[in-house]
Amino acid sequence: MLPSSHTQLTILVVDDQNAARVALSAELDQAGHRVIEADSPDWALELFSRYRPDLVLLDVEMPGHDGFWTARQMRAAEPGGWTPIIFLSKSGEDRAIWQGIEAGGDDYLVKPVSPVILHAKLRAMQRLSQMRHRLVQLSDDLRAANAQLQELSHVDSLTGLMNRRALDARLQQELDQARRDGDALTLVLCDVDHFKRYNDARGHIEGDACLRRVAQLLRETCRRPSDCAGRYGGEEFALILPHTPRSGAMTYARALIRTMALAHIPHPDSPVAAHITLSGGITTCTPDESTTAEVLLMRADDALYNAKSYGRNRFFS
Ligand code: GH3
Ligand code: MG
Ligand code: MG
Ligand code: MG
Ligand code: MG
Repeated sequence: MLPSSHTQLTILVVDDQNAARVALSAELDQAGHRVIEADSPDWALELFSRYRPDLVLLDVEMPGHDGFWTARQMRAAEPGGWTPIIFLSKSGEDRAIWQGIEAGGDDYLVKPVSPVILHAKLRAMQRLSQMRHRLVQLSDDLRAANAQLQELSHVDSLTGLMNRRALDARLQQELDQARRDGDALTLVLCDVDHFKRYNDARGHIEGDACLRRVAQLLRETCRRPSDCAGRYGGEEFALILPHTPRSGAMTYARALIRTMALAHIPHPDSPVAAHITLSGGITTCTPDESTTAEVLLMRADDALYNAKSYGRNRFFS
């Protein structure tokens, strides 16, 4: 990559003829550039890899391999990269120019080159290189922003748990897996009891803090790495528990009720208990072809409704 204009470039000058190479180097040196010299293709490739120059001035006619071959090797040595290569040749034949560009060269000058033309061409290459650098930077930024968006689109911003979109995707995924394995899968929907009263008494800010605390407790209650908790919406949460039969789900529910009691988030306006409680609906299945995510959600929701009707602070299945 070339630095910004008027700054020093590291330029690899390749020419088998000493007089021509020294003259060119002197010109570049005087203009403030840093010059590396090679008198053969092999040495040029060695220095190209070692110094990663900003630009290469490459003689075409050399004994053994020519400049076109050398340019191809340089291009192969920097996959995804681009170092500007300008050919210098005694021959200005159409065919030679065509070959040079085909070999990966960016420009082709006929020797002897006037200093003004030389510096103009360097500037032009520098400009292209800066544009390329900006594009690479932009595409890196885009990639990072995309990854971040992707991440955010799965996270509930209030609690940091999975959001509904991510829960739906995960449920489908776990359902497919359980179907393949003939394994039990449990879905739990939980809803904070009398949360409207909590909000009414303390305001939404404290209500939000309460939901964050509940989310934290749910996260801690998920013991297995395969368990996952998410916020389904409002004051409703969902837990997906793979490899979990009904008995395991009930044990889990009892633990959750105990956890809420121990956490004791004060809720004096609740007719159920003096602290924040949860009601839950549990559904467990060993899915077959007819078991869909919608069916599971409906069953869990029905069970949740029953838990509310029977007095709250309990889990039904
Ligand atoms: P129930 O025991 O029947 O679930 O009673 P409830 O009061 O919890 O249920 P209801 O559906 O009547 O009210 C839910 C309340 O949850 C109302 C709403 O203001 C509150 N809520 C939902 N989402 C949020 C949120 O993101 N932040 C806060 N602070 N409150 C929320
Ligand atoms: Mg030569
Ligand atoms: Mg609700
Ligand atoms: Mg409700
Ligand atoms: Mg509620």
